[in-house]
Formats: sequence, C-alpha cells, structure tokens
Amino acid sequence: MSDLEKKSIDPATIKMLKKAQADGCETIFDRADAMKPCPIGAEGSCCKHCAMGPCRVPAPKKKETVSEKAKRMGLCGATAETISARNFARMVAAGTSAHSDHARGVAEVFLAAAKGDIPGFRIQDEQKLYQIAMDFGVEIGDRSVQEIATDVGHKALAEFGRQEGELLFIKRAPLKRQEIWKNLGVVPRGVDREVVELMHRTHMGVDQDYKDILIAAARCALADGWGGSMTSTELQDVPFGNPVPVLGHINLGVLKKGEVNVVVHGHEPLLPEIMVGVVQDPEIQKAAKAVGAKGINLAGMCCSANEILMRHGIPVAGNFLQQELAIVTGVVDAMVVDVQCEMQSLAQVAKCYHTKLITTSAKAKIDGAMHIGFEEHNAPNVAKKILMEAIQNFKNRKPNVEIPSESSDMVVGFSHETINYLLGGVFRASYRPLNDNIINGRIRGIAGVVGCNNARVTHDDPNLTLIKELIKNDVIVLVTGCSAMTSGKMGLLTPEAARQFAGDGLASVCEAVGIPPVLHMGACVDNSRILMAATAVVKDGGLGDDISDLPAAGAALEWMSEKAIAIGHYFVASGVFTVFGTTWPTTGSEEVTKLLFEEFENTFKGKWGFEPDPLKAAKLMIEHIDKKRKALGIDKARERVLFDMAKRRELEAA
Ligand code: XCC
Repeated sequence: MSDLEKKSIDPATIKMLKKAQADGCETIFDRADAMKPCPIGAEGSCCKHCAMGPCRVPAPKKKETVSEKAKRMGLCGATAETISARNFARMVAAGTSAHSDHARGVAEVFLAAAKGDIPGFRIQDEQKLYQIAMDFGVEIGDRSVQEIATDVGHKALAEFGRQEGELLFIKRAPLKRQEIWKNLGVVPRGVDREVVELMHRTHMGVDQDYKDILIAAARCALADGWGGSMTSTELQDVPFGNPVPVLGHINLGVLKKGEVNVVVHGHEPLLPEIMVGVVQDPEIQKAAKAVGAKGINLAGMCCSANEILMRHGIPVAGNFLQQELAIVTGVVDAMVVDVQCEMQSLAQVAKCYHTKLITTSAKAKIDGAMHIGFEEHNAPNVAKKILMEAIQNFKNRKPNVEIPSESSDMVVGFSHETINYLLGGVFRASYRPLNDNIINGRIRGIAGVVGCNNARVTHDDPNLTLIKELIKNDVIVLVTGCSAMTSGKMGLLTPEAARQFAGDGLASVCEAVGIPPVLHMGACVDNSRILMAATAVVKDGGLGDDISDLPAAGAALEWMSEKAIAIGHYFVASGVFTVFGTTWPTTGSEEVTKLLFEEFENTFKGKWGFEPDPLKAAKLMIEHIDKKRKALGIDKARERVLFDMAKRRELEAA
C-alpha cells in the first residue's frame, strides 16, 4: 500500500489525492505530513492568556512529589490543572458560540419572515410551530399562524440574552435531569451570558479552581445543547420542514461533467434552501444551456449538505476532508461557503483549477475569494447572482478533469419525530416499540456517533470501524455531521445494511420497521435531535427516569473542531458516557482528566472517555451499555415464550 493509500479508506478520496499530487496542488493531507502538532498545545498545557507568557506547564515525565508539583506553574502561578481546565473551557465557549451564533441568525430570519418581511417564506411544519409555542408559553388559541410565529421569533431571540432563570427548552429534559442540574447549579441562562461568563472566568487571574471552571463549562455547554443548537434545529424545521425519510446520494461521484457544478459548503441552511428553488428557475436553466451545459448540479459539502440533503435529497459531494478534493476534480464551477469548517486553503486549491470560491457570510471572508453577501430580504436575487457566476465560469474549465465514479445511495431524514412516527404509526406514534425491543434485548442499546474528520488519522476509518462494530453488536447508531457522511459513503444508511452488517436482533427490528441500522439525524446542530430522542425514550418508560439510566453512549472518534468539544460536554452533562478519539486536550493535567473521565460520573452521571482505537472504543461503549442494562434489570434477554395448549393446561392446573 502506498503512503497515499493509507490516508483514507474512501477510494474517491485516494483517487483525488493522486490527482492533486499529479497536478502539483497541495492539500491538507500534505500539510498533515509536513507539520506535526505542537506537543505542549496538544495536551492543553500552553497558557497564552496574558503577555507574560505563553507559559508552558507540560505534564511531568515521572510521578512528582507535592513540592515538585507546586513548583510547576506559569509566571502568575497558574497550575497545570488551571491551565488545562481553562483551555478546555475556552473550547467549550467557542463551540457554543459557533452553534449559537448560527442559531441567532436563524431566529432573526425566522422573526423577519414571520412578520412578513421576507417574501416567499411559508410555514411548512405547523405542528412543530405549535410545539415550540407551547414550550415557550406562547398562546395558540385561535390566533393566526403568523401571530404565533412572530411571538415565537421574539421569544427565541430573547432567549440568547436571558440574564436570569433558565432557558425555556430546559423544561424538555427529563425531570430527574433537571433536578441534577439544579443541584449542581448548572441550569443555563442565556447563551450570551454563559459564554461571556466563561470567557471572563478563564481570563488571567480569575477562576483558578479547575473543578469550578469545568462545572461552569458544563453550564455553558448545556446552553448550547438545550439552547443554541436546539433553537437552530427547531426554528429551521418550521419554515424548511421537519425531515422525513428521503433518498440521497453521496461522494465525489455526484459531480457531473456536463453540468454546471455548484457546491454549497458550511453550516447555515438559509441560502442553500433558497438555491434549491432558484436552480429550477427557467431563466437560470436557460443561461446554463447557453454556455453548453446540460443543466445545473447543486451539491453539498459538510453540514450545509446535511441540511439540504435531509430536507430535499440534494446530493452530497463529501465530508470535511473532501472539501479541497471536490475542487481537485476540476469540475466545480463555484464553491459557495458561509460559516464554519471552511478551510482557508480552499482559496489556494481553487487557484490550481478554475473554481470560483464565493463567500456569503458577513462574518466569514477569505482572502482571495469573491464575496457575494447573503441578504435575507433579497435572497432569491443573491442566489441567482451566485448561480450566474458559476454558469459563466463553466467555460473556464481546464482540461485536467477527473470525477471519481464513487457515489452511494442512502436513506436519510430521521428527525426524532420521524422515528416516533415510523415506530408507532400515525395513530399511535410512540417510542414504545423501540423501548420494548431494548427491554427484550433485540436492541442492546443506542449509540450516537457524531463529529468530524481529522487529518491526523486515516480519513473515515475510525468512525466506520466503530459504527460497524456497534451495529454488529445490536447497538442502533444515530449519526450526524461528517460521521453521518462516512456512514452514507460506506453503505450503512440503507435498509439493506441491516441484514448485511447488523447483529440478528437489531437486523430483525430494522427489517420489521424498514429502517437502516444507522440513522442519519442531520447536521452538527441537530445533535439536539439526539437529546430529544433520548428524552423521548426516557419518557416512554421502562428504561429508568433519566438519560443517564439508558443503555446508551456517544462518540466522536475523528473530532477536530471546538464545536465537537462543546457537543461532547453537553452530552456528558446530560448524563451520557462520551468517547472521543484522535487526541485528548487535557492530558497535561492528570487531575483535570480524572475529573472529566471519572468524577463527573458521580455528579453529572455522565462522563468523558478517550480511546483512539475504534474497536476498543466500541468495547468501552458496549460495556457501558451492558452496565446500564444490568442496573435496569434487563441484562438477561427476556424473549416472550409462546405456550402450547398442553403447557397452558399444565399451568392452569398448577
Ligand atoms: Fe465540521 Fe459540521 Fe465537524 Fe463536519 S462534523 S467537520 S464541525 S462539518 Ni459537525
């Protein structure tokens, strides 16, 4: 196997890496070879929070005496524990900000649209609107949809700046969970307040008790999961529709040689949603034909892709580590990016080919890219302008074009409401069949496998190996973000995958319901759907009274972004055992790591784990699931015994 072939398990990725090399175009895979991570930063031991530093207080090589340990500190006296906890907490704050600033944008557009300020907006999911209205205490009565939506929009926006009390969505959590949070003093207020407070606490010379810092980080993370992220998901579903199962296609093979290829990349679905419609515009189609193209092929990348895939079945070109490689095909006429996970190197790669890189968010510009700002009041015209740029660029393609043939089919679109409906049917929608099958042991447990790609490990390998091992052991897997795309590329998101890859118990349930063993629940912000699904399972009964009682675990083995740390921390603070791979950012302090990996289980009833080996990670998760099954008294499968007549008479006589 050549060195290149070890970079990814995805054949399309390998082909494009070879092409990039032949074309003399550098990618993240090359840079990962050339630059090793800084070991002190990697273990969270570098403090650069003031100008007396940066101070480096790495983990000791040997066991230290108390006085040796006391001497190991930064200039201000900050210990390894404080430095490590601060760095971790700031990752949580940054991740929370990313999800929540996205959410704020959604809430603003939602409100403007509800007031009628954005033409073309319509409420697609009234049921969801009513549900949110009830959660927010907005009167429904015989008021119009527009009035209700306007109140919901105002309330949603006000939530970001809530100074006192608790976020309104907190009431959705199981009662026992709410009690745990109250006792620990971590019920979140508005996300703005929690982020500001966490940034303040971790400033030089403020909070210098690592336990306190990490508890505050949990409060901030909860403001993300049950606040910012949940707001994005919920408010996007109302105008764009709650996802329902839909067929999709994924991998670089979805790009088309004879068509104008436009790849939307990033996280916010607002502009991509409009583009889905505008692409059909006869004027645009005509313009594409006029330059010799057969039509326009809209495809997605990263979580923007997940959003329009879940709701419209728009094809996905690939996950995080494939963004440069889409351009390397030589057929992407425009790559349109908004916020988060867009590599700056795209501008460089685009120069090797003919691709126009177009930024659209006022918050995210890239040197060397063209900027066409998204204005919600003028969205269709902005979409048209972008598409016209792509169409005009079609003729500039260079001769070195190669599209890998790989593209896989998948069934996606599993919101927690859809799972409810699929399991129980429209008249008695409920999680009962899922709970019953967990109790009878056909399904051993539930796992959430989420998160990114990371160029420090073989692309797609850890996530795929983990997910396959889990379903083989009858654990149903919920996926979002880039790990969902790995599952799609590798054929796990089809109903047929159940017989092929899952254990007999899980396969039999999937076949009865007609679902894949791995359920795609959406983008990064849609991890809030997993929280809601877990809560629905708790509320349906028979599996304890808190999320921490469930035979469930979470993982992000290829994580790389700060958002992943925020997500992991809100899952842990919601009672979930969560395993990360690749690298762990607090290894510089044994105490901090111990607090997160062990002691949190006593307080939050959830804890972190670190295991880069996917098979070992699966083992940890399954052991945890089995431990929970035992605590619930369902560790021995209770298959229903069918008695024949003789046996019944015997029992009656007894
Ligand atoms: Fe980004 Fe959301 Fe990570 Fe993928 S998974 S690399 S954050 S696109 Ni959320």
